[in-house]
Amino acid sequence: MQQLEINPAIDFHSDAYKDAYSRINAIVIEGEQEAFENYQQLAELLPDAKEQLLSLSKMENRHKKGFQACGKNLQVTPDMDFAREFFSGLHGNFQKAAAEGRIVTCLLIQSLVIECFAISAYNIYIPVADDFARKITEGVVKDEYMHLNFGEEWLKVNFEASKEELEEANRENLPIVWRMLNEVADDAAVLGMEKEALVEDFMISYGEALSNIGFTTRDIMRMSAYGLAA
Ligand code: Y39
Ligand code: FE
Ligand code: FE
Ligand code: FE
Repeated sequence: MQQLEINPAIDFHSDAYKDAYSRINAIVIEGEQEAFENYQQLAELLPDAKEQLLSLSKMENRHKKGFQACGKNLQVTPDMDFAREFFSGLHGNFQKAAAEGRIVTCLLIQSLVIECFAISAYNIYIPVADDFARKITEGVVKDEYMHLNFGEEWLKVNFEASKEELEEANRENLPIVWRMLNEVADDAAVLGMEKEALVEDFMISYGEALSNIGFTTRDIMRMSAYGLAA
């Protein structure tokens, strides 16, 4: 697992790199901003965990600032319109669920699906990032494991009562993540991130999360297959 060497073929200052970075960097900034808002909404929905959720929310705001600095460092202007559109499916589903008090769906979208997406993307980005962005991303990814863990722990304790809603939320949101992965694949490749690695890492993290919550291997296989139905 030693990946200390930076790919010498990557030119962080080329037009092609900066063009792809303007979208990927925007996606990450928008994702962190939405995660900041999502944990604030979750804090209102789960008063017993309010302090903890507000502390996760604050971390997301720091992440956003870190990634904004990464874009500035490469003199890239993030394409925020593209990023808002990119997240609109998951954003809309989270907002709808929050308005209806469907906490389990909110947790699946933010703390499982989006956190696993972030963890896979950041882990794959770290070995091919520029020095500045690598240090920032290494700090961020540690926090994302804590965010994933919050969702796992809550859903594990409430597993029997949450199971049905989790299945439905998975069926509705996994195909969206699949489309997002496909949509970002070409830009990610320019940054040195392979789509196959992103998909593999995501499915491993997500499958492990479902297993920690209490799903059987059979459940996980079935639930993962919905992603392919995109
Ligand atoms: O919980 C979080 O901090 C997650 C919001 C951040 C989402 C990051 C989304 C990363 C997708 C990047 C795709 C690059 C291939
Ligand atoms: Fe984050
Ligand atoms: Fe919004
Ligand atoms: Fe997070």
